[in-house]
Amino acid sequence: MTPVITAFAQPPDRGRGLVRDMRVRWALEEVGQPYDVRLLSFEAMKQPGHRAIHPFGQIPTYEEGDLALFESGAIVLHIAEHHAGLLPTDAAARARAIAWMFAALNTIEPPIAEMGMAFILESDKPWFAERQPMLRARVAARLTELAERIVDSEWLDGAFSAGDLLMVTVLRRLGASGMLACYPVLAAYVARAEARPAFQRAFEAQRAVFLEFDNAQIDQAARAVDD
Ligand code: GTB
Repeated sequence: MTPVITAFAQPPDRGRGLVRDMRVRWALEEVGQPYDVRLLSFEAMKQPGHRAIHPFGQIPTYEEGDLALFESGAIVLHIAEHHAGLLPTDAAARARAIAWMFAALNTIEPPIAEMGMAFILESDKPWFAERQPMLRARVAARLTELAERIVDSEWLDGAFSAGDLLMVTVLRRLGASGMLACYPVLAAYVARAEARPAFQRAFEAQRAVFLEFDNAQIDQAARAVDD
């Protein structure tokens, strides 16, 4: 059965692969599982039909037969548990890879997300500049620790795993801040992951959604000029 995931019909990141459907697409590509995508407008995401699958009216979701899941981490874990390639078979190594999945989402992502939200929501507020050093220091502390951990390794713990997949999607959110460049070990780690064919297929698939939306907008603007 082909799973169906949801994504934004109008990607707010302009196809940069920063929206969380990217994690799910990448996981599906890594394990070689074809999938379909249902594109949703912001309005449709808040309707009862979608909220029946996602209580918070967000994307991504994942449907496979009778199973409907929300939360990108839970979806990636489900994919990793039901296909070979994203979790080690050895029980202890598997548990450690799952620990890295939680570390990406619970330890590394929160300070990065807080810094990003401050930029989006507070950059015109009088306290914005004052908060910046504190927000950046909290991110920097985690990045320093993470870089120390992987300085001599290709991936977080042995072979590439769902832990790396989630960690890299979290670190990619730093793009606009310029902070990743201050940590060559982490920049190289992200670049290694981005070079994976599965990442590239997922990236192109989500970018195609943006390009189609962008072209439709250009056509609409051209028609408006003609009228
Ligand atoms: N914890 C949930 C998960 O991991 O699945 C969080 C899901 C979530 O935040 N979804 C966002 C959403 O649906 C899209 S990814 N937002 C709409 C809403 O809440 O109404 C967050 C996101 C949005 C935009 C960018 N961007 O423009 O770069 C990046 C990431």
